[in-house]
This record gives sequence, C-alpha cells and structure tokens, in this order.
Amino acid sequence: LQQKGCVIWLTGLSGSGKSTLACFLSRSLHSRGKLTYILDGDNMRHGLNRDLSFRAEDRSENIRRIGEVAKLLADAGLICIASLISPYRKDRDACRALLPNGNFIEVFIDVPLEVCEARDPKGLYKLARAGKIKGFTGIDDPYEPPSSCEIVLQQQGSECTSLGDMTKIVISYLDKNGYL
Ligand code: GGZ
Repeated sequence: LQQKGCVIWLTGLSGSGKSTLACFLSRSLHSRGKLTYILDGDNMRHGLNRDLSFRAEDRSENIRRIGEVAKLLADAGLICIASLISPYRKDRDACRALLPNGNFIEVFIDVPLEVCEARDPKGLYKLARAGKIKGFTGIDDPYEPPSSCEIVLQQQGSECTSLGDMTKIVISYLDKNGYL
C-alpha cells in the first residue's frame, strides 16, 4: 500500500460548510487517486450513533465514536474526513491523542455565527431562536474554537475564502506533509 492514512477533522458551527468542504476535498483527493472516507456527524447519527442526543455527554460520545472509527480508517491507509460540529476542545483533543503525531489534522472552519445564522440552510437556527430546539450550538449551547490547530479557514469579509480555495489550502497542507 502506497497511501499514508490520516484524519482530516473539520470542526465548526452548524451551517459553516463542513459537509460541503468534506465533499469537495473528497472529490479532489479521488481525482489524485487517493482513497477517502467521509464520516459526517449528521449521517452517523442515523446509524452507529442513532442512540445519541445533543446533550453534552451524548455529543462527547458522538465525537469519541467518530474519533475511534476515523482512527481505524486512517490505520487502514485511508484519508478519513470527519465532519462534525465537535464543539468541545477536550473531546477533539482526545481524538487527536488516538493517532500518531501528525496524523490528526484539525481544520477549523471559522465562520461567524451571524453568517451561519443568515444561511440557515435547514431552518434550525430559526427554530432554536424561537425556543423550539433547545441546546443549539452557538445559540444556547457552547462552541469552543480550537486554541491551536493545523489549519484555520476563515469566511468573512476581506478574509473570505471560497470553497475552491479552502480545498486548495487543505490539499496543499496534505501535499507538504507527505500525504499525497
Ligand atoms: C447543533 C444540531 C442540533 C443541536 C440538530 N445543536 O447543520 P446540520 O444540522 O445539518 O448539522 C448539525 C448536526 C450536528 O450534529 P453533529 O454530530 O455534527 O454535532 S456534535 O458534533 O455536536 O455532536 C445540525 C443538526 O445536527 N442539529 N440539533 N441541538 N446541531
């Protein structure tokens, strides 16, 4: 096997564009002949994690399980793209600790709450503001941004980075670090 596995961990608010970036990355990597697998929080919650709610302990467990599966896929030599809010720093750090140094690439999609809320693709922010969803990340549940991570992608004003550019930034990081 020629491929060196790793985990690309996308963290950020609901509506920040994690799932979309995961798809772009995956396509770009496939076109380079790389095997990838996307673990998306929202999808995993329909299967492996269907017993979990959005309470703090359940979010932690969601993150832990996805971290363990990501580790297995990386061990098998895949480039695993995990895309979930993963709002707690300690849980992300625990996932990082499962992997050999360098193999966990944390990517913070730094999109301000106002921007995510204005997009509101599923109307969830509206429901959360109306009190119809309790404990929504960014509204009445915390999000702890990474204090140090491998890549920060910003999406606001002059710092605006297009999806294509965000993909290129991550791909060039992988290239520089010997994953391509
Ligand atoms: C945050 C919620 C909530 C609450 C439902 N808080 O943007 P989406 O809709 O499609 O993706 C979000 C998804 C979050 O699942 P994760 O597994 O990524 O979260 S975590 O890492 O915190 O475990 C959102 C939807 O589920 N959703 N209720 N209360 N997001």
